[in-house]
Amino acid sequence: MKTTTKNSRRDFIKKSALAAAGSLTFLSVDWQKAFAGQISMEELTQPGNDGVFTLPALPYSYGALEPYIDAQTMEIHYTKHHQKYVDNLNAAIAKAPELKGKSIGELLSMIDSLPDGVRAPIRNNGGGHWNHSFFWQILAPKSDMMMPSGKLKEAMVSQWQTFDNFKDQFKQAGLGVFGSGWVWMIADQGGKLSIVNTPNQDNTMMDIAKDKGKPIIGIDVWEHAYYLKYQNKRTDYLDAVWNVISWKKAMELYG
Ligand code: MN3
Repeated sequence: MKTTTKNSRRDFIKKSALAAAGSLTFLSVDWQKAFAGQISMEELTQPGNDGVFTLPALPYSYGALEPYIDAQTMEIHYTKHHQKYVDNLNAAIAKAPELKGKSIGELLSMIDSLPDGVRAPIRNNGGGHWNHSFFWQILAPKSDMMMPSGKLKEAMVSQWQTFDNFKDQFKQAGLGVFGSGWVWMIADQGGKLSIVNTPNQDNTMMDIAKDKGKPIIGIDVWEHAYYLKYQNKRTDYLDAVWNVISWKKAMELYG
């Protein structure tokens, strides 16, 4: 019977959540403090008064996500890769001064109508700047919750029934990115969740995106995100990353 199946699924989720809650007593992270410096994505990706984009501060130290994401990877990823996207984005905007002062959100929603000369660099580097700013926010030193709760959990249960099923499908979508890209859990305007991937630095807020929606979780699956620690084993990285996903942030974003 359908109802029985649903109930036993609910019980399963409930039991898993309780099991996870048990482990919460071992976490000593001061989340109030950890999130104290946090600002919205819109603010994070606004240019300064001079119209120039800058690298947003990391909300934790390079080594904070060890052993799941190593300090060297974090440092290079943030100071070299992310910085380069910011620099290249500023260089592109300098060539199209009429775009100066627009936020990344605005730029990403008008990729298709950008001038030919700057369309590709803004798509790649504006996307890169937004995606990485988001990524640093959705990660946290030791996940503050091993599973989501509240409205986000309900939406996930109705979509994937169990947390393991969700993680498995997310992983398959991440492994399904050929070359470089991102895997996302996104919400549509009605709050319905889905798992999608995007190539390169594209994301689901771009007007040109095949799958559109608000990112709730986003994981970088470019090799630079994991190669030093996991080499070619993207699958191990995608298993480990759940240890440092901030479900608290995801729940905030889902609303
Ligand atoms: Mn990256």
